[in-house]
Parts: sequence; structure tokens; C-alpha cells
Amino acid sequence: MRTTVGIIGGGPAGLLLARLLHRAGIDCVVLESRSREYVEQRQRAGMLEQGTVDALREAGAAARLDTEGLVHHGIELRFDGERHRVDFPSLTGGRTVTIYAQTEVVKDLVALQLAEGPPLLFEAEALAVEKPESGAPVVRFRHEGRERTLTCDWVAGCDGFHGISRGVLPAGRSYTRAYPYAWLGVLAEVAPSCEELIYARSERGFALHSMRSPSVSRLYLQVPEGTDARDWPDDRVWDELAARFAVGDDWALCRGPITAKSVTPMRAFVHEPMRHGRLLLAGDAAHIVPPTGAKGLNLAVSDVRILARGLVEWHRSGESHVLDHYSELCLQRVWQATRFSDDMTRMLHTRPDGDAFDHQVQLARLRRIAASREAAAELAANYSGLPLPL
Ligand code: FAS
Ligand code: PHB
Repeated sequence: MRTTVGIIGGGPAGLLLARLLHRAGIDCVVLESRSREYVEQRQRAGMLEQGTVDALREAGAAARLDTEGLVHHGIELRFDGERHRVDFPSLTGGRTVTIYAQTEVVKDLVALQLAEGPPLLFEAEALAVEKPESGAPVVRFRHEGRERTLTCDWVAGCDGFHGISRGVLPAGRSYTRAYPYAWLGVLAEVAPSCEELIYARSERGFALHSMRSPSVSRLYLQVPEGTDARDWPDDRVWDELAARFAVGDDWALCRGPITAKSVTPMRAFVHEPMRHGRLLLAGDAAHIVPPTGAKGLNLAVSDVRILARGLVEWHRSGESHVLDHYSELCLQRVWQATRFSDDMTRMLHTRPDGDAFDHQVQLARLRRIAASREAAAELAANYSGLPLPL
């Protein structure tokens, strides 16, 4: 097989890149190691920045998002029995965010690609990327029991944290941070107990109330690293969430049947550079952020927007200015999102080795945001999404 851009990975990064290239008349092929059913049901992110919504509209993939997405104008912080809302439009010149599950983004992109192209091969596992320094890199992959090759002009490594692409890059530098706790995430068939997301810091640990629709709630609570979800029966989950969200008024947490439970480790990871020869990394293949800042999926999208601009520039004019600066353009935003996600994580989670000093500093940070328009505006600007660097 031969194509202009070989895309390894059919998650949000790979699928959105394929859409943007296809609409620009650039042929590409997506190789996804898992089945369609698997990638479409994988519970992950839920909050889209305005830039992500814009990119999906630009890709012609936002029809359902525009009707079913829940537009939010702020978040609520809860701490020490207090509650404080951070408004986005008044602090950012009009920006909002949208709740629309990553599973739905993936379903929309898969449906479009299967209907209109470019080729999307499921259960096609990339085994190696050969000759990335040449002008014709080759992806070796296994599909339908056979080993095959895909010769490309460019290869996009969109294969996530556990993919093969990052390993193809020589040397480079990785930065990593493991947090001493994890998130237990649950999906529940119950109407959300809030209009907007609630981020709660309590002595017992962090809790987040998100949602998927007017009848489905998505909630997370901080648990010790290595926690087994089977040790958390529904009643224990609801009791702990209620304790962590408790405030001094008549607010109550609505309960319902939990339909999914999973534990996600909390870590940050950045690999530099994000390009080697004709191989370019995008999304979780290059970086991971703790989900407290809701940045993972949105960072993958911003990498892809930059990558698509660069490939279109090269395809149309032979110029490679954006591609030549791809890594530094992406990493500017990656490190800002990593900084913000690290700040939010350390402000809201209780460390197992933390002490009274840590507790007071966390409260002081939260009270500063509640009392200062400048501090609240800084959180709103980062949460709703910093501008693309081009
Ligand atoms: P992905 O990992 O989504 O996609 C990579 C794809 O490549 C996968 O489909 C994989 O099967 C495929 N692949 C891997 N190796 C391959 C190979 N050799 N050949 C072919 N295909 C291969 N972000 C948030 O903002 N909020 C959250 O709450 C949140 N929760 C998360 C929970 C979990 C358990 C995880 C793992 C991540 C979570 N994230 C969250 C981050 C998540 O949303 C990612 O940022 C997002 O999926 C990144 O998309 P991709 O870069 O496309 O990587
Ligand atoms: C989600 O809805 O899955 C979600 C929202 C915000 C976060 C993390 C996860 O910070």
C-alpha cells in the first residue's frame, strides 16, 4: 500500500487528523490495532475546549456535538464547606467549554471516515516504522493475519502512550511525574446534581462531578494508587462522594445505578522532540497530563491542528515552515497545559504524605481564586483553553 500520510492509531488524534487531511485533499490511511467496538466504548474524556469544538466543526464532524453537547459557562470549586463559581465568559472575553464524551467524538469521526474515507483499518496493528529519516518511511503492520507494508511520505504517530511510535524516535528527552494517588471514575444512570462541573477538595480527598447528558452523570474520586475498582461497591462510592461534596446548605447528591467503574493512574509525561525525520508524534503518544485540568484530549486536538496545518502547507506549496517547527510549536502549549494540570492536581488532591502545612497552602490557593478576579481569570483562561501558537 502507498499513501501520503500513514496514521498510526484511531483514537481522537488519528481520526481527527485523517478528517482534516481528507478535507484538504491529502490522502492518508489510518491503522487502528483494536476493533471498532473497542475504541468506541472506551470511557475517557468529557470536556472539550472551544478550540476543540472549532476543530471538529472545521472537520465537518460536529453535527451531533452541536445538538447534544452541553455548553458550560463555568465550574464550581468546593472547599472547606464553601462553594465558589468561576465564570468563564466574563473572565475570558466570552469563552465557554462543552461537555461531550470522547466516546461520542470517536463514534462521529469513525462513522464519517467509514462513509467518506480515507481508509480506516481496524485490527491493523503497526509493528514498526522503517526508514523514518528517508523521504519514504514504511509502516509495517499486521492485518487479517498477514504482515503488510504502507509506504508514506509522512507518518503520524497517534498511537497513544502505549503505542510503538515514540520508541522509534532516537534519544530525545522524557519528563515524567507520578502522583501518589489515582482516580476512580464512575458512570451512573442518574441526572447530574449540578448544572456545571464541581471540583471538590476535602480532607478525605478530591472528588469531581461531571456528566454525559441530562440523565447520565460522570463522577471521579481520588483513591490510593493501585486501588482495585472491585473494592468499591456502589454504596461505598456514593457515600464517599457525598461526604466529599458536602457543603453547608441544602445541596444533595442524587444517586443511581453505576454502569461503569475504572481506575486511572495519575501521571504527567512529556517526550521531546515530537518529530524525527518524517515521523511526527501527536497526542498521548508524546504527552500525558493528569486529567484534573481536562487537557488530555484537548492537547491531542491542538497537536493535530498544528500537524494538519503543516502537512497542508507542505502538500500545497512544498514549504515546510510549520513542519520544521512542529515540535516547538506543540511543546509550547503542551508545557502550559502540563503546568496547569499539575497546579490543579496539587491544589485539589490530598497527598498521603501531606501535613497541616500542605492543607493550609491548598486552602489559601483556593481562597485566592475565590477572592481575586485576576486569580480566577488565570484559572478560567487555562481551563477554557489557551490560544494555539499559530
Ligand atoms: P488514544 O490513546 O486515545 O488513542 C491511541 C490509539 O492508538 C488507540 O485506539 C490504540 O488502540 C491505538 N494503537 C496503539 N498502538 C497501536 C499500534 N501499534 N498500531 C495501531 N494502533 C495502535 N483526558 C481528559 O481530558 N479527561 C479525562 O477524564 C481523561 N480520562 C482518561 C482515562 C483513561 C483511562 C485514559 C487512558 C486517558 C484519559 N484521558 C482523559 C486522556 C485521554 O482522553 C487522551 O488524552 C486521549 O485519548 C488522547 O487521544 P490519542 O492521542 O488519540 O490517544
Ligand atoms: C469528564 O467529564 O470525563 C472530565 C471532565 C473534567 C475533567 C476530567 C474529566 O477535569
